[in-house]
Amino acid sequence: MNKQWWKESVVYQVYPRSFHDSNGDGIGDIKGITQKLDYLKNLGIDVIWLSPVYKSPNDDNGYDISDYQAIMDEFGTMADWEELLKEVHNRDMKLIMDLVVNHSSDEHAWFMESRKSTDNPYRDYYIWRKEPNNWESTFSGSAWQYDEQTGEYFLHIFSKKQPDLNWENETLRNEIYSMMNWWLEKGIDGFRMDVINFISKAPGLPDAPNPEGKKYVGGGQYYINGPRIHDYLQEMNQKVLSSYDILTVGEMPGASVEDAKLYTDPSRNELNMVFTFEHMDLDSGPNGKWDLKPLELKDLKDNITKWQTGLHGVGWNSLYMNNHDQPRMVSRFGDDKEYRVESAKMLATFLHMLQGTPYVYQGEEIGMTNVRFDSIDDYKDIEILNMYKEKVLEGSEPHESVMESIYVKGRDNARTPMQWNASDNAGFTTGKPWIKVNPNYSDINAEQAVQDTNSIYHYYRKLIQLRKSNPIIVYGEYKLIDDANEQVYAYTRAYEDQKLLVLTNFSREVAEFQIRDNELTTGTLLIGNYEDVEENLESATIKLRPYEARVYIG
Ligand code: TEU
Ligand code: CA
Repeated sequence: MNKQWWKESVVYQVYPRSFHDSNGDGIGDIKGITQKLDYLKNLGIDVIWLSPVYKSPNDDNGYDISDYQAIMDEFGTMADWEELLKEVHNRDMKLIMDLVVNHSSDEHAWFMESRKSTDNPYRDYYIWRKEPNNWESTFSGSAWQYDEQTGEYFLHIFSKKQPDLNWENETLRNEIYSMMNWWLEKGIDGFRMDVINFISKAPGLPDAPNPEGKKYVGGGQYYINGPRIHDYLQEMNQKVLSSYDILTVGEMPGASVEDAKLYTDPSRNELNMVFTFEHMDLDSGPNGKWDLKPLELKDLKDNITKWQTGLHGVGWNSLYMNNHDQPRMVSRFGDDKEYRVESAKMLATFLHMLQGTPYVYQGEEIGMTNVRFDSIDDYKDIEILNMYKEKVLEGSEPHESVMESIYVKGRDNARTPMQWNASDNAGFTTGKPWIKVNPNYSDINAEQAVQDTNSIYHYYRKLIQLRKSNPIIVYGEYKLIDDANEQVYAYTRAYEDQKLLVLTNFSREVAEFQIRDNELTTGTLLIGNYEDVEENLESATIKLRPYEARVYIG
């Protein structure tokens, strides 16, 4: 398998608004990030992925960009950003930027021109129609907005302040490529590409089938992995990406393993890796993310195994269990009360021992948890607020059950301020934070975690270090074992003449694991999340305590 630095790296995602506020206005900013670089370096990570810091009216916290080549006022200046890049590089880390080009803000100069008249030179940069179709926006309601100036509708798969760009237009594509080259010439180390598999829409934008006669329905089949997506990515690769030694990761809801092979097979010259959503959908019912359903371990095993074996030797996986759009992983897949520390370490072990590039989302490394605000007014996310309005204020669903779904799945779970220490507002700001701090910061914070050598933070450090000294963790071939076990997710990795045995108990009960003759039978403990563990693999039956994780190497 081809060795690449981006396969051997661990990426840390910073959501700037919630990371660290340097000037007391309650909003995280770029200087605030620069002040925390030593913390990240000590964690051992290689790459920082910065969620959008571009100029934006913040309808969707920076994912609505009004100028791709300027910094958001609240976050600082271009000089601050340049300083950040320099300081990242001084510490031998890399910086990748978010690229949001499925849509722009409606306050982008292109859109302000586009809406002026039907013959404006920028008209065709966006997608206009005389009549809307029946597609639903990800953020509730119609995906079309009527615009009075010309009496036509424009498409917005996300909020109505995020009009979709028209990738059919070659001039638009070239503007995007030159913008990307401009950032790369500044020295950045790659891009995370927002919903990049949405950029090619099916000709004619047909109505989606609507058997239940709903007002609006998802039109994903007409824009997810659309007809020209591979042409566009190959063109982007040729005109931009191929000139640099960079990391590229495409965020791709609705991409299957078969799609991901096409996107990440190096011989096709598209991207290095994608973020799949399949494992993020396993705890949702048929009516989408707010339709809560408990996770079955078997479904997780089937899904992860499909991706691990499917991409092996073809493309490359990205590994994540949470980010700024997802609830906190310890609350979702572990136990954020009685076994918070154990289960956070178990999940980290599970993820970092898989084949692929691991992504750590800010606060994950100290086991930050979901939050429960009593009032809907304490929530800030457009997806949550639009959904609540549609279901409770304009619909007939009870407040309580909708709040419950927000507690479990809402994006603001991940967006409460980073918990730095036990002082006011968790040391995030000296002012009033833009969103409330999780009240558990006096127990869960980075200062405590750095001091406590048994903390989740130090466990992540160890996992990351192990990756540097054991190529098997990066390149070894994955195999699921004991697939019928209802509590334990167990797998092996094989590389040259070495083997890893990874045992993770996903339950709060003691679990048994039976070692079979054809698996690793002699090995030594590489890492584990409990004290008093057999250092050598001897017995055929292993008893794992609640959320226990062990990795043996032999
Ligand atoms: O997210 C894309 C996406 O489809 C989902 O993650 C979605 O935002 C939501 O979580 C569905 O429930 C990307 C960004 O990561 C997200 O923050 C943006 O809001 C979205 O694109 C629009 O740019
Ligand atoms: Ca600030």
